[in-house]
Amino acid sequence: MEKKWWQSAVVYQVYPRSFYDSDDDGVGDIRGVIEKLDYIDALGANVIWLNPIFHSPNDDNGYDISDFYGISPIFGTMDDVEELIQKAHLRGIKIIFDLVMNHTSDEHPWFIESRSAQSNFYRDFYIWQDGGPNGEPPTNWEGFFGGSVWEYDEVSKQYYMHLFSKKMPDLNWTNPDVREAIYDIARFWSNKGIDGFRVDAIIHIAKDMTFPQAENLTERPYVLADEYYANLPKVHDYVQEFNREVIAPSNHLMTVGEGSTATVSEGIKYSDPARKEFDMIITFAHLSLDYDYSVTYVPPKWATKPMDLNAFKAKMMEWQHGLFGNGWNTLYWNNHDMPRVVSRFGDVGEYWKESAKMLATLMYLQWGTPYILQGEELGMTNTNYSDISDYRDVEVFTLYDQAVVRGGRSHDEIMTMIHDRCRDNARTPMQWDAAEHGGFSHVEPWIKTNENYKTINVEAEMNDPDSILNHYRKVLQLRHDYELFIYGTVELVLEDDERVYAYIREYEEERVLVICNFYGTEREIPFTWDVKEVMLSNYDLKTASAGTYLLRPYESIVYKL
Ligand code: TEU
Repeated sequence: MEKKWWQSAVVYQVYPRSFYDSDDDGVGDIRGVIEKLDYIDALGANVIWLNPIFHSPNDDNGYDISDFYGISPIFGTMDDVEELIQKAHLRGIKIIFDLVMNHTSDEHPWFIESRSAQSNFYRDFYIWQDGGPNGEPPTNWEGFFGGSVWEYDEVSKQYYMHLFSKKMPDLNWTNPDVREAIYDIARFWSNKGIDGFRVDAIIHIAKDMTFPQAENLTERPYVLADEYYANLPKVHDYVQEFNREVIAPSNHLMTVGEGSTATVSEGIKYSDPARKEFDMIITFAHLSLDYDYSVTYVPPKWATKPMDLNAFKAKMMEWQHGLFGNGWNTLYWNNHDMPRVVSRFGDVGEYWKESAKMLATLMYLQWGTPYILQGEELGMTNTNYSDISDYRDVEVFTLYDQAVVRGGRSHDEIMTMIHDRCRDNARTPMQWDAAEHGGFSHVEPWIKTNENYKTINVEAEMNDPDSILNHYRKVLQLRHDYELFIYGTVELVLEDDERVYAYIREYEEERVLVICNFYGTEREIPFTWDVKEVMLSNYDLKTASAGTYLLRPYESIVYKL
């Protein structure tokens, strides 16, 4: 396979609203990103994935777009964006935008036209259907934020489809005018000089337009029905067309598709270079193993059970091996839609540092392109607001409404789920220093800063050679120094050990062994390798010799063999 720049890249995800507020209005902005470029550079990242910055009523923090060609004033101006691209490029940092092709805001002019009358030219830009015989929604499909995917429009007397919030109507991709309009948007941003797109919710752009009723075995009135709106064969046709129309002619754009429920065989289809779809794919497969599917009164992501490490290893390897030579992987632990990894799989108490470092070592020395969520490199943790009104995410409020207000579940039970799982966990302000609001802003931020900002922040970790931040730098430096981490094979060792994640990377004449104790208790392992050197450790550096080795809590070691 021909080598590409994005294979050895490290992506840093900037959620601009929460990154750095340069003008003290409580919301992060583009100038804030410009001011912090040196920080990102020094971390060892060389690509920024920026979440949406376009005009939006902000029902879903910018994923509900009302003008794809303009920058939302809360984030800045077109001049700011041009300056960001230019200044990032000066440092060798590339910029990837979020491209939302599945839906628009209901305040987008297309939708305003579309809903005005059944005969309007734009009617067919969206998905409209009559209700059932008793006026009920056309199907029992559930949206990703909970509740029906259908909303009745009183004016034009039909239902429109929205897989996300009701302020985010889905575009009708069977309409060639829609596709052309979306490609124009992508071309516009390509011409601005950005380096690629993270393509949002792409697996959902095709729907089963015969609108069958889904089988519902849950306790909810509506049911997630991926079979009718995720990974349908038509999606691949559309993505190939998008590639032909926009990506291939641009000759420079990198693309990563968000493929939450893509299986590995779908992942291969999306990222196989011969098929000309995406360069790489983001799956959620390895991050859905702690969902408790036996709880059916809430959508699956909310109910948690402990993760079985061996199931996780198997899932990771399915992807590591499945895409090797056939496509390209992304490596990540969390993004703006997920809880913070150290709260989810590590320890926020005694072993906070060790566990956060172990998680970085484990994930980012595997095969694929790393995507690091802002603040992850500091060991930022979940938030824990006691008052529901402190939350900001539309998904939290839909859950609360469906489960507590309509579903009769207890407030406390649902609040626990919200604490553990909600997306706002990932969206609290970046913690820069120990000043009020974590140095993110001089005024009250749009969402409360995590209370632990006085101890967990950039300034403190910069000054501490032993910090999580400095460990992330070392992990990423290994990727920059050794092609082995980019192109080498990955094989598990100690495969049956249900408490240890260990693997060997091999490339040309080199071999590296990574051993991670995934838990906060000691673990003895047989040690049968000949070690040349310790490349990285999250305790004091130690060599090991044949025999046994007692791993300390969350210990992780990288050995050159
Ligand atoms: O998320 C989409 C997303 O997670 C779904 O595609 C997924 O398939 C579903 O939740 C089932 O797991 C993206 C953005 O990352 C998110 O912030 C937006 O809210 C959403 O799209 C809508 O634009």
